Amino acid sequence: MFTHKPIRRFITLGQFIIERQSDFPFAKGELSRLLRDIGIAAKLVNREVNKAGLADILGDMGETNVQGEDQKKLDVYANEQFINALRSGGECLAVASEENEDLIEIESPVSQNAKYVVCIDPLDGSSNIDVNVSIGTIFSIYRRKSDRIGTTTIEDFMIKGTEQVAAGYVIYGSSTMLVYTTGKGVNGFTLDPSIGEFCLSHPDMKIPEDGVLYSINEGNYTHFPDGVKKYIKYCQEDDKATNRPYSSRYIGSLVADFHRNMIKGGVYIYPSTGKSPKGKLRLLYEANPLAFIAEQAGGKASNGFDRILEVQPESLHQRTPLFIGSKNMVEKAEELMRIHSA
Ligand code: P6P
Repeated sequence: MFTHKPIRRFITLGQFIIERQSDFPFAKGELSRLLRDIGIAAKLVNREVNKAGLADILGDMGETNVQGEDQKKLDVYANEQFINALRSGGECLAVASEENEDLIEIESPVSQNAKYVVCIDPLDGSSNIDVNVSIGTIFSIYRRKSDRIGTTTIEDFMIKGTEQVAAGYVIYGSSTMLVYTTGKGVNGFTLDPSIGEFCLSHPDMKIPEDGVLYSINEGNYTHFPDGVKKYIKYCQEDDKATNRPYSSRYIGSLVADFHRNMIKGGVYIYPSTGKSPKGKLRLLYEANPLAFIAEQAGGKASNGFDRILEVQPESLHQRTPLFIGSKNMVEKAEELMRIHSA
């Protein structure tokens, strides 16, 4: 008797997006196409990231971006690729990018009736490019609020993170992965270079509620809030019952630290510091998208006191403290922040 062994069928990102379109009965495919456009740009950026050490693309651009940070050529390249992909896809009306002071209106005829706006950090952790450490892209998608055809206003972006329709990140590491959510769980796709497709590799990702890794730049210890200092000491105490002391793991690349904690469990904290009294990370295109993903995976994200997704944005490049990762670890840090906040 011949028994048919089903061929292990991989699912590409494009197939997955189309299959899941039924999650949005009223959607006519625009969001699916927008996610497809982002996937295309990610593949182009990945190609350049993988040869950064070879091409003359490495090294400072000699200019600085709106954050006052050295702008490396790959930052500029990545920003251009994502904006071009969004422009040619026709589903995005405007973009808020870490690399641009002001909003970027997509002035193409096909985008005039676009339903969505995108917030993006095209290449986060780029200071790690020339030391070959994993870097990433972070994006967040909102339905536009303004009803005027063809024009956008800052109000389209001053929306709480709870209203995101999709969010994701790309990690350019030992393998390149795209992880995203549309509010129905989190799924991870690994780029298969042999076919040039992102393939489903991490279905229905969940962050373990507990972990034994804490990620924080302890070089800023003297300037940390007392609650953070107490949490660090808590992590370092001997207590076998709660698997402490934890291990400290800090890559200095948000997407890499966050992704590791997504897989293994752990907490990433970038609190207020002397140099960054409001925190260093950006609400719109770093904290909000990762918070949406974290919550969808059963984790938590706050500014130490309040849920990140409930913070009302007031400016494009607004900074926020960020406590994100395993639910029970974030809650312990929040408890100490409440007890020891002035
Ligand atoms: P620090 C990179 O510049 C970044 O925005 C994140 O990717 C990273 O987690 C953080 O800053 C590192 O900052 O002050 O610890 O070097």
